[in-house]
Amino acid sequence: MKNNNSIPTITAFKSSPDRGRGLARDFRVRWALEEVGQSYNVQLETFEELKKPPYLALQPFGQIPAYKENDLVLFESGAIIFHIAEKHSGLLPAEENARARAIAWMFCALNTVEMPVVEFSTFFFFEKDKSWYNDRLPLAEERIHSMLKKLSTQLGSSDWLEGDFSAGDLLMVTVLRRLESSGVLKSYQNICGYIFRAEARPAYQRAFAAQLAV
Ligand code: GTB
Repeated sequence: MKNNNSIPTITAFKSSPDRGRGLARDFRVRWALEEVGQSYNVQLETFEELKKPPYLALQPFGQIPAYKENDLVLFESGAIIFHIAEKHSGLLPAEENARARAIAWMFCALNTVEMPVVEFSTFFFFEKDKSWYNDRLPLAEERIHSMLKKLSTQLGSSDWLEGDFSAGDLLMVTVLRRLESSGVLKSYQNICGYIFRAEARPAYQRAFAAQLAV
């Protein structure tokens, strides 16, 4: 008989460039697994190992995270979290329309929000020494604020984006955290409170401690 209940394994950096700040994308998977109470193993990889055939068989782009569970191998943090949310209760509402809306927030986090966040944080943190940095800064800020204003309006005074905490909030918070040290979030008190609430969740705390311990 097939055993479909083995403990999953996720991959993560042996030495993460974020130095324990929980910004690499294994963190969101750890957090999702903690939210649903699923224990997991971690396979640590060096940058060199990520580019070799054994690892590329798990993750075709040589990136973390990958996820192994019985005979299933998955890549893309969003797909992994969706799989975890489908398999366990606690990350997606049961009611059909509410579930569809929560899934829309997952896509929104990874598509509408993560793309400008990565673009902005790459520019802000890694391109300061470029000759064109000061000329482009206003445009980069305008783009990120345009997105944040809309997100802030949507969130309003609610605790979570829609109804109870969901995989949409989990992904959104992991994406927004990349902006924390840039200072752009300080004009959006409701977004800061949203991130703070998420970070206070026991599952978040456990996931954070686990990645820090590596
Ligand atoms: N779309 C994929 C997913 O969501 O799973 C993207 C995965 C991805 O970008 N993985 C990165 C990776 O493995 C690590 S998370 N990079 C190695 C490579 O491409 O060779 C990105 C990341 C890295 C570091 C920081 N940091 O230092 O703050 C933040 C985020």
